[in-house]
Amino acid sequence: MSFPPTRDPIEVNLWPGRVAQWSLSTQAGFTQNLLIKDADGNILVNASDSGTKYFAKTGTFMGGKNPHTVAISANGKPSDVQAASSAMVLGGKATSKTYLFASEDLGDGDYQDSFVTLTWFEFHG
Ligand SMILES: [Ca+2]
Repeated sequence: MSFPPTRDPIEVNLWPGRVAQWSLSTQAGFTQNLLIKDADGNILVNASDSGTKYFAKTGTFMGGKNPHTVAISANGKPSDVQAASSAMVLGGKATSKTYLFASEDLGDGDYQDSFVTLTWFEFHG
């Protein structure tokens, strides 16, 4: 499922207490920032980078209270963001779900200034 470009922050529902992994890639002159919070305002990810760097930053966190918000900005200004999501389902139960976010910070329409993946898993370990 994909969505047209929108201004972030974008709301996503994660599984509370389940591990989520994330990555940030940049192809941008401006400094990109990825900020992910839970509904209580807890900051789960706050990562910045610039230049052409694939998997510039990666990490994990535990999902908190829904809805979570994902915000991508460049030099402190909110970017336009395309989003898509896909779930793996087995026997009617999701085993993982992945969101993709691609941001545009200036208007040239390449939508790769930031590229973010966010996956969470029903099971871990
Ligand atoms: Ca761009």
